[in-house]
Amino acid sequence: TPEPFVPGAYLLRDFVGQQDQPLLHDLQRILAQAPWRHMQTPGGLTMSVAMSNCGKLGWVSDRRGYRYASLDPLSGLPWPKMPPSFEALAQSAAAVAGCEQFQPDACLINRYESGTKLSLHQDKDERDFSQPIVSVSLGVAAIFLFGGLKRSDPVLRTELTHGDVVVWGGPSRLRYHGIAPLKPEEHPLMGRVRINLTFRAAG
Ligand code: MD5
Ligand code: FE
Repeated sequence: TPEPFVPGAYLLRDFVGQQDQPLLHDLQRILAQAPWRHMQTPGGLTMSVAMSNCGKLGWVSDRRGYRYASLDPLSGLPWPKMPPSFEALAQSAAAVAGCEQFQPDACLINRYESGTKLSLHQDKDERDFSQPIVSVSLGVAAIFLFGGLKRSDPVLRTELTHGDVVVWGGPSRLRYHGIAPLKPEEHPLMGRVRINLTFRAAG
């Protein structure tokens, strides 16, 4: 097991390696069934991150709040199945961080374009915080912001680049975190976007 960069958090640089193109191929199939959309916050704002989901559950936000739902509100159909390539990557990363039993039932897919940001927040909509979240970065590099367990705690920044995987477990599971506005850069495979896959045991 590598050293955590903060307690409970394992940054696996380019863990995706040569799996990036097969992953993107499977992603295109998901997006054909459950296209990108900008969800509304409970406060009525439109999120700048475009989202989709795959797996048994998908994270959704609207005027009623944040929650996991088994149906895509756009189609009324179940979310696309989680491809074996996604599940295998998430489970092998979790295992490297010592979580051998990780069984994700939700994969939230985030798309950032130039200027897109994700404000500081905690992930608290899952049932069991003892399960880690595994996040996979693809495309344009992002400045990842991570704070502490209180919103007022100091915020550290680190760059996440194409292929990086982070396993957020233990005491880091509930840290405040966000993404700084994406720089207008180009990635050879992905163009001017960053896509992040976050695997969760939500239900
Ligand atoms: C992203 N997505 O890069 C991030 C990766 C989200 C979200 O934050 O909610 O969709 S997940 C980063 C994460 C998850 C759980 C805990 C911590 C970070 N943390 O303790 O810093 O699109
Ligand atoms: Fe988050």
